[in-house]
Amino acid sequence: VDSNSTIFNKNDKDKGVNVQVLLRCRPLNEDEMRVNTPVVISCNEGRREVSAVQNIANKQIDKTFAFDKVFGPASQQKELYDQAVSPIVYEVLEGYNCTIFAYGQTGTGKTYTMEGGARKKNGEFPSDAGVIPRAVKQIFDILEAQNAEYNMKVTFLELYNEEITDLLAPEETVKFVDDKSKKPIALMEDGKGGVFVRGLEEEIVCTANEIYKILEKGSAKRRTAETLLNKQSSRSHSIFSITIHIKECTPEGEEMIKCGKLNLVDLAGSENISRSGAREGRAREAGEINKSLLTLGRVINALVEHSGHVPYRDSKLTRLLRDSLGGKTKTCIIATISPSIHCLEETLSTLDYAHRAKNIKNKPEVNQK
Ligand code: ADP
Ligand code: ZZD
Repeated sequence: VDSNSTIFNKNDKDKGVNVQVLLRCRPLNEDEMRVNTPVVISCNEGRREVSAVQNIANKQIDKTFAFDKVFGPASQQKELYDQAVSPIVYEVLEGYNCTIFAYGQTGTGKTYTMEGGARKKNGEFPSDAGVIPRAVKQIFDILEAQNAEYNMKVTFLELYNEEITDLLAPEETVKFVDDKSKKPIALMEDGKGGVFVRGLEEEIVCTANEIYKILEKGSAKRRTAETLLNKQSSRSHSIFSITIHIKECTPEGEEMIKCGKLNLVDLAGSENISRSGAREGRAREAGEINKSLLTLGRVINALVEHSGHVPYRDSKLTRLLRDSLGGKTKTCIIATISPSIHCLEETLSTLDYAHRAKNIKNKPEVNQK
């Protein structure tokens, strides 16, 4: 036990800051409306609560969960961005590492939230643009307004079945199943407790438009790989990262470099990874077990239960994002759910998972040179 804590008054930051967990419920879609699908979720944004209505033995039971923020079915992309993501981008520009995860069942709006609607041909910014394009725009808007001296690089990768695909690697290095000439992508320890992806393409970027083009390239590549390798996109994780170095001068005229990193993570669909593991058997038989998602759940459990060993090393996802889970990164999880009665079981599992994740504590630190 840390005896210092009884002698010194630790300030709040030393105790750590909790992972922020937001809940977003999508609206019913047209098909669901047409057949009058019953809605079993109610969102109270003001109270930051979500309730699920269950009928058990003819009794109506409400289960209510509280989150840091709740976005109901009518919430717009801009609203979620301005309230939840924009403050995080400011922290990145102050030199923090920040990670935003989207977690939820397939079809509940993870990609809609993170990417949003497609780019317009006329170059106009889509009103339904998601977190990624909005963050890119905000970062450049702020840096340009500050007339800052900066440099920026981005990476974009996909994790499928514990294999990393570099979504920014040039075409000839697209990984085919048996291509021995493929560029070796490997997770390497950096000797400081972290990991890096050896061989991962880092693109240096100067404008928002350059990043949009890169996203376009990466998305196209992901689709090609999906088709060629018969991948099921709901089982892949994607990680888009932006690293920014900003040169600043102290009032004394000393030069200082602030470095911030933003990781934007669209996780695989959470179905089949029920908390109890009850459906693990069936999923495993179907070859559907997602080691990274399963390990993410175990890492979260170990962190919130303080149960000693945290199994970061058991999957690529948790090795890559280790610092976001109990480390020095500021982390936000956006959990997405459907309001439909047909999704209730998965929804309850997502609500429970997300609610538990609120107890993870990180110790954010500014990177400064
Ligand atoms: P996931 O990535 O979780 O599998 P998607 O992002 O593909 O889910 O969303 C499934 C469908 O629902 C898409 O057609 C998407 O446009 C729509 N959708 C999801 N969330 C919302 C929302 N908040 N508002 C409107 N439409 C949404
Ligand atoms: N969700 C859209 C992509 C789709 O699946 O087509 S929207 C944003 C983040 C990560 C990857 C792509 C995008 C996206 C896009 C659209 C079309 C072509 C490439 C990229 C996008 C949307 C608005 C601005 C920039 C990029």
